[in-house]
Amino acid sequence: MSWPGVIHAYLPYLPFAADTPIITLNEGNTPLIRADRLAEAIAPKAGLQLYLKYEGLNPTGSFKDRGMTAAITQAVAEGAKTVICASTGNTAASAAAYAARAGLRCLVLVPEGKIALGKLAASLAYGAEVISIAGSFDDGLNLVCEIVRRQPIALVNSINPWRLEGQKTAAFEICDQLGGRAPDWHCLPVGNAGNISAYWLGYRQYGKGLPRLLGGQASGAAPIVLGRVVEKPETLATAIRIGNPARWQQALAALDESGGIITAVSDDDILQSWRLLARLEGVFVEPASATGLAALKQQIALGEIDPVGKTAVCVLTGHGLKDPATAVAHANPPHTLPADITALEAYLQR
Ligand code: AN7
Repeated sequence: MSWPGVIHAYLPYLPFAADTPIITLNEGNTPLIRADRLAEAIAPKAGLQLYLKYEGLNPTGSFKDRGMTAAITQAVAEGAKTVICASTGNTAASAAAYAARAGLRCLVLVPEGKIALGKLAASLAYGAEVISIAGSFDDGLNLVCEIVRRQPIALVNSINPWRLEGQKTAAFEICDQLGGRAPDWHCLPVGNAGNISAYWLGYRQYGKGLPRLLGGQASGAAPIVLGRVVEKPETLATAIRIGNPARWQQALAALDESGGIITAVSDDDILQSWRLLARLEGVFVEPASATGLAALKQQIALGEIDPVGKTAVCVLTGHGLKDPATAVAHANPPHTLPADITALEAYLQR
């Protein structure tokens, strides 16, 4: 049977009536990939069972689709004709796709010059009205919160509780894919802190055990680690270039209840983990998505996490093709050769 999308798959765990018309792109059911070479690289001979939850394989290339199927379904059920969000890019692309499928008008506010090409391209292709603001994601979020107080428009940022309802299904999937248990450590990037909050809801509700949460923030955009708003967040991981997360308090509660850790990693750490994912495991992600792995690697190296015999899941939140420019900028350039066999053979024997 084909996969029906996360709402149909987990309907008994979600607050939708059975007859609600569901707007879905059959999101979810993403692979949990065993990563033995990577485990050996970050924790040699520790018997660490490392898994990658490859959320970049969702329909619009990021984990946002899980929450968006729920938010757009609910918006339609409530009679909305227009939806809006602020976004560093992935929420925008996802909202645009699901709004297109539902026949809704969609406005997305993005920070000018700080949205990766694949996200902009997709948002435009799906027909969203892309509004590029001379400000940050945080400025955009303030604006959309204000406009929905004035106008009959549905907000689909993760302050919308339906987003978390959809996103928590990823925790259910991980437990199912691990054979009915939660991992010891659950590692992920933290931006607006919707995803970490959603995972914690999911693990608690599913009743298959609770992991400890490990959140990674980019060191130039680490408000939760620092305990204060970052006015001018900066990181090459533009997805998580966020200085004042909406789900801050909920994330702190989840970290506390799970006995978790939130830590900052540098852009270099993020790039290094991003490279390891691609080169050791063949998994290409956007830079922000490597932040959970960078955090795990850091905490193992510091002795804060004992990897021996443990199971860890790193959530890879977005596909590598989201941000081709950063990928090319941080790789060796291609070799150029004449189209000639002698040159090719000489190159091989170099
Ligand atoms: C690839 O799209 O905030 O902590 O506006 O795109 O739930 O915010 C994106 C966030 C991690 C952080 N990885 O998740 C947006 C946006 C990727 C992301 C995060 C985002 P949250």
